[in-house]
Amino acid sequence: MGPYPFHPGTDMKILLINPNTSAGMTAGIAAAARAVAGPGTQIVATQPSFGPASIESHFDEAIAAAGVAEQVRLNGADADAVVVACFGDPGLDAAREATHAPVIGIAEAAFQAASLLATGFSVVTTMTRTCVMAERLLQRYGMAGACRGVHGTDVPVLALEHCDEATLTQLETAARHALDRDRSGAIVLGCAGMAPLCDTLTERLGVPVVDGVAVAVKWAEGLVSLGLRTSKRGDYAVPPAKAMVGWAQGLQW
Ligand code: 2AL
Repeated sequence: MGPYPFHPGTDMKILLINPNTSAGMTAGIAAAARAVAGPGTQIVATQPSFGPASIESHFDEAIAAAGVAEQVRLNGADADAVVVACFGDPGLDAAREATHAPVIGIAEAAFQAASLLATGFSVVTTMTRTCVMAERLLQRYGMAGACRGVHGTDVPVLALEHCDEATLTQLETAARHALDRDRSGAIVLGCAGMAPLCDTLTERLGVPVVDGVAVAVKWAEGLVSLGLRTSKRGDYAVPPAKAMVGWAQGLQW
């Protein structure tokens, strides 16, 4: 008997939060998540009621983090796990405070998965201006040593919603350049909107291509089946009750 109540066939509900407000992207991410989910896993996809259509700046990310807090508070009560499906992992710590369920950010999940598959990986992302955001996350997660480069392509996030061959080729070319220049063994896709492209890029590149949405779903399933939940000891404890005003009214404990 192991230390945990292991339930390999556990039925579960995963709340999949797209932190941007593009309904098309939410649908695409949900389809990618359902494609890897186990038969007993229900994926409930949602997005904030306010905020940017895509997240490509610090400003966008600040507002999106509040949107993640809103969604986990309003829709997270019966979720067995939560996935935050934007590569900046906006609001990840806030979401962990707000629920007992495990909460997985796609950037953290992808970095960690890639580090198990190669001694070094490269990130291929959207706008070049967002590279520093990924670099800061790598530092924060202690993963900077495993990442050999973060590469912007200047493909806008919303261009991924209807990705044509030219855009796909642009990402493939950037990934090939990254693998050569960085001497990397794997590619991490630096946007949730790239999830539907993972299989094609894997085929074309011949190296592990890690989509954080898929990894986050499988890890969420794994943690839930092990009976592991977010610690409520210390800083991930439920936030202290207090009044909130304005749009945040209704989110307080
Ligand atoms: C993202 C993402 O995953 N969703 C979004 O709107 N922006 N990340 C990124 N690097 O562009």
